[in-house]
Amino acid sequence: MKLYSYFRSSAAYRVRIALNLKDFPYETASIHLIKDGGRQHAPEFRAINPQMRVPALALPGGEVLTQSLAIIEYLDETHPKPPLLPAEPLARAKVRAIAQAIACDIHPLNNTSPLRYLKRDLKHEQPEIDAWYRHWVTVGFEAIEAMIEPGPYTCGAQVTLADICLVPQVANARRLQTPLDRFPKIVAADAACLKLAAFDKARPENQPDAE
Ligand SMILES: N[C@@H](CCC(=O)N[C@@H](CS)C(=O)NCC(=O)O)C(=O)O
Repeated sequence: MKLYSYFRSSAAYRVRIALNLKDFPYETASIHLIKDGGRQHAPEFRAINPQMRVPALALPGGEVLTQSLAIIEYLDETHPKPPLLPAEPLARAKVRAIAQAIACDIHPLNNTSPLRYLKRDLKHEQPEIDAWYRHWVTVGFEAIEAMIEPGPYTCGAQVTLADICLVPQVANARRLQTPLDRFPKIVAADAACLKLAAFDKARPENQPDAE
């Protein structure tokens, strides 16, 4: 399998964790999201993912999957061990609620292209853009802090899709110096996950394209 990734991409980070948890070997194809105005816009990559975003996962048969949550659920459905979602429907819904609060509500507001639009088109200064970033992470984390269950992981004793989404979002929050002291449960779940090799190996600084 080939993962189109970028070391700082939190959506690609999610898929890296899932691939590691499932113990899948994969090759990394780095798509630099900043250089040359963003190499995700190059025609060669657009042919791979019309959305011009990472991650994309090329399967051995040649199919390409996009959207981190769709990719992760595909991996989980085709290789169920270890499961990334609980078996019980109510517990699954709770895990998905946290995953989607991050992937659908927090992350899109802080993604490269909206931030670039704020800067280049709407002419906002960098401190305003950083404040925007921190604001939406903080609002999102306030809700997630209240949703976290007794640990050590986000939804209990098993690692789930909620952790796979949480850890990359926390890494991004830290990179942009977002204060996390109001979120002890988030910080504890993140620390518990990062003790696991699958999470540690997926960290941005451990990627072949890390700068
Ligand atoms: N919802 C998508 C988000 C993918 C996404 O937006 N990835 C970012 C990096 S984290 C990206 O490629 N951004 C490039 C851009 O915005 O131009 C997913 O979960 O895969």
